[in-house]
Amino acid sequence: MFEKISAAPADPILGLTEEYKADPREDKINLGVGVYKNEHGETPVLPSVKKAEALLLDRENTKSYLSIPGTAEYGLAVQQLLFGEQADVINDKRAHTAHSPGGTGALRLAGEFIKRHLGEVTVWISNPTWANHKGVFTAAGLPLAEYSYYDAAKNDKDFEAMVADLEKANAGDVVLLHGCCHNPTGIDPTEQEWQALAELCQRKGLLPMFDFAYQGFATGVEEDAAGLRIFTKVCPELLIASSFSKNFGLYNERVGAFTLVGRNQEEATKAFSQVKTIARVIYSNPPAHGAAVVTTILNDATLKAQWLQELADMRDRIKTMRTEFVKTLKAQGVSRDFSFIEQQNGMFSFSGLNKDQVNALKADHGVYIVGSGRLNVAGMTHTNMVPLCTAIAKVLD
Ligand code: PLP
Ligand code: TYF
Repeated sequence: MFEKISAAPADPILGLTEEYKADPREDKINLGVGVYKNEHGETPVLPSVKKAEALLLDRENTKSYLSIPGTAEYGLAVQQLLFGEQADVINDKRAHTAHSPGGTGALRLAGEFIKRHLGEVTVWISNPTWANHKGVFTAAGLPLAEYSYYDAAKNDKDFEAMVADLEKANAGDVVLLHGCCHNPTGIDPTEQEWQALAELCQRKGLLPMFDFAYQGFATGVEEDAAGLRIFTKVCPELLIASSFSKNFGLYNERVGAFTLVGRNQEEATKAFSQVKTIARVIYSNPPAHGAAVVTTILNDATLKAQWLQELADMRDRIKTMRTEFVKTLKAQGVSRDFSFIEQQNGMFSFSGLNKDQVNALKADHGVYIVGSGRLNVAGMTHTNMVPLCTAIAKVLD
């Protein structure tokens, strides 16, 4: 029966990791997949997570199922992180949160919810965006449209083109926005631009959906939520997919959340009951451990302070690498201006390297970056910086 099935293509990002692993060269460098690495090129468990896990090992007294949306404590902790501790949307009970298997699980819940309950609408995604956005929403049966986001000539955002494209959206359409640290460009809207986007969505009756996978990687946990918090003041309805893979380093625990904000408590509760029905037929109920870690940390002032410091350390290390990268490229004789890399947020930057240069980096130098030219800055270290920049100088020649 299976003889007619042809092989599926590898995921463009995860497939690159497999290629990297299989590469026998000792000095190979992986700037592909978006995983944080420390100065030694490792992705260790955060010490705050280890402490929370020790507490959980001691306290946990059952492995019985969670409820479909997970625990209320987790839901509240997620909402406080998103909206701020005393936010009106929380106090007015307009927000409901379902613990999902990763940010991807949250996006898939959002996709199914839109498809089943919001009619014939289009999901607008940025050009470029995280490749899996297309996969997830297409799998949910939703039509997609792209809005402009990036101006390759300027290595910057093209806000005017973005707004012009979103003006073409129809009432009811969904606009997917990256909460911060846009993947893959590392370029985010300013507060004024967030405000303008929120007003555009409100005026045209568009439903904003935030994908929030890097909260805390740009400036700080609170600061990075500025765009979302502007939207909650302007737009009565919102969807949010959170991921705690990166900011808690809980990648393989698959911990995320889908949050729905309604116009009032009654509408939010009814709509959310449908989200539970959707989760039921996909994975029934969520995996407990990662969310228990997140809840334990966020509900303990000492552990939370420790986690915020560890997150700041990750953020600061990436920033240091951005500065060092730009400096070292210059020192290696690269005349092209790469200073824009220092202005970008989070793990990723669009380098502007073309496909041939990306291929040459891999083939000739063992440097792995995503085909679009996206660099995972978090993969840079003091040790690999000079070889990396020397290789880039060579492919730019
Ligand atoms: N959204 C964006 C923009 C991402 O970069 C990622 C990365 O993994 C995700 C969602 C998915 O997060 P998770 O790994 O928690 O499923
Ligand atoms: O963009 C990245 O590298 C991360 C990790 O299918 C990732 O978001 C990449 C691809 C994928 C799942 C996660």
